[in-house]
Amino acid sequence: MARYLITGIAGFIGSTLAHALVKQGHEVAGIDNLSTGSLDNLADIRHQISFEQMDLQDVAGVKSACGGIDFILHQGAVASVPRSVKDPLGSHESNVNGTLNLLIAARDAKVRRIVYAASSSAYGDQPTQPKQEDMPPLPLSPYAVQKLTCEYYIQSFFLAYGLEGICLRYFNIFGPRQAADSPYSGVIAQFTYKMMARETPTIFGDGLTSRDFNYVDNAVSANLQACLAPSAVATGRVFNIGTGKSHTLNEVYFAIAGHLGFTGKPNYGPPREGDIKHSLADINRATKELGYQPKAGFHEGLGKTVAWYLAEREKSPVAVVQR
Ligand code: UD2
Repeated sequence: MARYLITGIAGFIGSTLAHALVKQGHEVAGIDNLSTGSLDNLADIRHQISFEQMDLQDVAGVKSACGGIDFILHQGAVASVPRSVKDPLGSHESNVNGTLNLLIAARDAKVRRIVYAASSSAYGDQPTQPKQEDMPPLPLSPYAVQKLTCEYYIQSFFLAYGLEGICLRYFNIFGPRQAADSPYSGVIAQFTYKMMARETPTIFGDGLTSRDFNYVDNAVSANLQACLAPSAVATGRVFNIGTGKSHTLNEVYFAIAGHLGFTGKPNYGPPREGDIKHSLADINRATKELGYQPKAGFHEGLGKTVAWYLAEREKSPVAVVQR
């Protein structure tokens, strides 16, 4: 049994990690400023974890939260490309300053390892597909720059202080508990939420934009494997956490519409600022060095996700995941 600190524990990926670790009998502590996360995501395990509402930039609070921790799973972030385009300074403060504060606290508390939620956005419009970790990054949005900056910080904290770190470049993670009602929510959550309300979602661009959509359970496995990986790979190395398959926005739209019996044709709008056209992961490095395998495929994951939103609506018919 180990002691885990999850940042952003009330968010969609953080709370899914917390459920998995509690199930395995680990000790779980979490922090979250509840800016986008919700304690509803932790309701059924709330008595089995310790939780503090805290911003990542809180120097004294984060220092205290790192005491006695073996592994940090760092999910806390303002996780949105368009939000970073709208407010680059605000998202920088959370994503970069917050991470640096956490790294200093982790170093001082002699935490064994930090596993970081990095982002596929680091590749930007790198024309070659699939994306491999040794390609030079070409970040387009402030968010991508922030996520990439933190990878470099993690590498430097290994080199300068010996703090073990692994960066997991998430490729468009989706699944149950992903907030759905904000314009900054992930596309699968937004499309599902709108179609359930019998509103027609808008596809930004021509619908041929593609992403390597990865079900959240695969990201959870990657985090657990990253904690167990030998020290030789925890030197700040970067790993793609995708599936190796991509789907266009048109495919996503019609797959969700099929699940919900929604017959409206999509609205098409201009492409979103800061967006990448195509994103597809080469997962060989993660497979070889972490033992990562994306067990849940896109369609299986999508089915479970849509079922979850429908079940939430049954519980609270007025509002699905109001956050
Ligand atoms: C980026 C990262 C992802 C993760 C995420 C965090 C890339 C390739 N991926 O995801 O790894 O870090 O940020 O939030 O950079 N869209 C519509 N209609 C809508 C909403 C979105 O067409 O109503 C489009 C959007 O323009 C984009 C695609 O859907 O082309 C995916 O958007 P997203 O916000 O779900 O995720 P993305 O790719 O910015």
